[in-house]
Amino acid sequence: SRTWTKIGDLCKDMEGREVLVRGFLHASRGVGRGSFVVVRSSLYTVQCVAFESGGDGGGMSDGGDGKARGIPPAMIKFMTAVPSESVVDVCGTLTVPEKAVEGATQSDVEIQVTKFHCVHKATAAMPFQMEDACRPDLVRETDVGAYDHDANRSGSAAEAGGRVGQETRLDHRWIDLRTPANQSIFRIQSTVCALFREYLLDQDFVEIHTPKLLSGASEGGADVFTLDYFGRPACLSMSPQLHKQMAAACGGFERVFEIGPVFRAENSNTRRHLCEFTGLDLEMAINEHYDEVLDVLGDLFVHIFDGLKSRCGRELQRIKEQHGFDDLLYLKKTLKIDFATGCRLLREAGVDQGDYDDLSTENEKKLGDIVKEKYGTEFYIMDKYPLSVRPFYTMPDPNNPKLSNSYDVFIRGQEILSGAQRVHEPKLLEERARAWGIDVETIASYVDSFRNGALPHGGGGIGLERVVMLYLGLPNIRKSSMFPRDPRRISP
Ligand code: ATP
Ligand code: AMO
Repeated sequence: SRTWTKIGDLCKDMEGREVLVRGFLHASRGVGRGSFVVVRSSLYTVQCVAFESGGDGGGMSDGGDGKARGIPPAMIKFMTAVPSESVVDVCGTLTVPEKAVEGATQSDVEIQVTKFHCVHKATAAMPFQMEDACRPDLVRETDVGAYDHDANRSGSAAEAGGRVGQETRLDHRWIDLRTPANQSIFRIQSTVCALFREYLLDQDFVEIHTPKLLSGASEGGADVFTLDYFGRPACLSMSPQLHKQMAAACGGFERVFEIGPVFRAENSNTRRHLCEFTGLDLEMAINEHYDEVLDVLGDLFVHIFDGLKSRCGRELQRIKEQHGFDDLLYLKKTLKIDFATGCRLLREAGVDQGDYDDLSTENEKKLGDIVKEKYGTEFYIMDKYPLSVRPFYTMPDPNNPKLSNSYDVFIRGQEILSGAQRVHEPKLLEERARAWGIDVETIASYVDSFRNGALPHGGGGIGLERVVMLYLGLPNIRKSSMFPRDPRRISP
């Protein structure tokens, strides 16, 4: 069988070799009696050159310089006429051009075409030009306002600037995904999951899979999608919360994690909410203090950030070219502050913030700026939240009943993880659920699971799309969700 080379692997060392590549036809241009065709695969593009015999390229076949020449005129014509985004195979000799090829990512090599085959012809008109879709973004987070709740505004603003708007991109996501920046974003997302799994497996965590069809809301909230389960009311899981706790604390697994879908019927048209997202959840038994969870979380994220830097250099570069973000500032030993300190820092900066009031999105963002300035990090953990703003399963602070053993993790002033030590006393759990207006009947088996002996435990849940969005400084969560689901969109 023939040997295929990935476009990303083409390099100067292969000079003179016969190569065979497959990719999307990114661009083509006919010149005189020749044709220049740029072929793209994943993050990479390469220019392929073909000239007719006796044309600009010189004599027949091999001119002695390794350049294949003498392509039949009909083939040149065919190459130039193949519609862009068709899938093509190119066979030819790898050469090193005198000058770098402008616009191609594999710019120090070229392919002198000997054979060209159209594998699959693109027949539909392109909704936008790939060239436009690959251009650097004009619209930055600062341009649309950090707290803008109209998720689509960045799209229309982009359209006005002659670039491809977000809605147009999402309507034709299968094409939009082909841009090197999008190829990079989802390779980074995949690497975040790999690093998350890798780190936790190494720390003796067990990967589990909890049900997504539930009899009652797992977060006790109203933001739940309901459905009919053989005549009984049921709902889609709002988090693996109850089952991850049952597995770790009651089922005896001690340390568990899950990567899975999370459904939220939130009618939130913001740039950071989705109706379906991917949860990276973990739950672990603790021996003395919930700090044991915070240590795992701090090290876990540092492992992820370091891993992205060392494994995804080319992806990060492509995203920078299109979206232009600054590297995340983080400390090897993760900064931890408590909620009261956060409130004090805000007040010192002239911001109105009470010690027992929830932090608004805006104040979170302001605190992020203050922390960056004061401690030189854009990644930190804040603990000891007021009990009144945390879910029913959160352990109250034994030293102050108005506070809780809970925490959030922030990147660039926005929440990426929520977590806590959990209540493992059934009586207290029922009390807390009632205080939240939850019908204890609907979570009876969860409460019962703490009646047969349970390990003290805590954990947290991370939103994968938020981590990717904020790490990369992207302006909208829809850019880090492959096929986003929001109140207005359920296709493609
Ligand atoms: P998470 O949902 O990740 O727990 P959160 O708790 O901060 O984060 P929400 O409580 O859902 O998120 O919303 C946070 C803020 O976002 C609200 O205080 C509100 O200002 C704003 N917000 C959310 N949805 C809307 C909306 N549809 N319209 C206007 N503002 C909204
Ligand atoms: P919470 O509801 O805060 O906590 O969710 C955890 C994390 O999930 C992400 N997230 C979202 N991402 C996109 N769209 C949304 N609508 C959305 N809502 C939340 C955020 C958030 O930090 N059971 C707890 C976790 C725990 O205590 O273990 C929970 O679900 O990044």
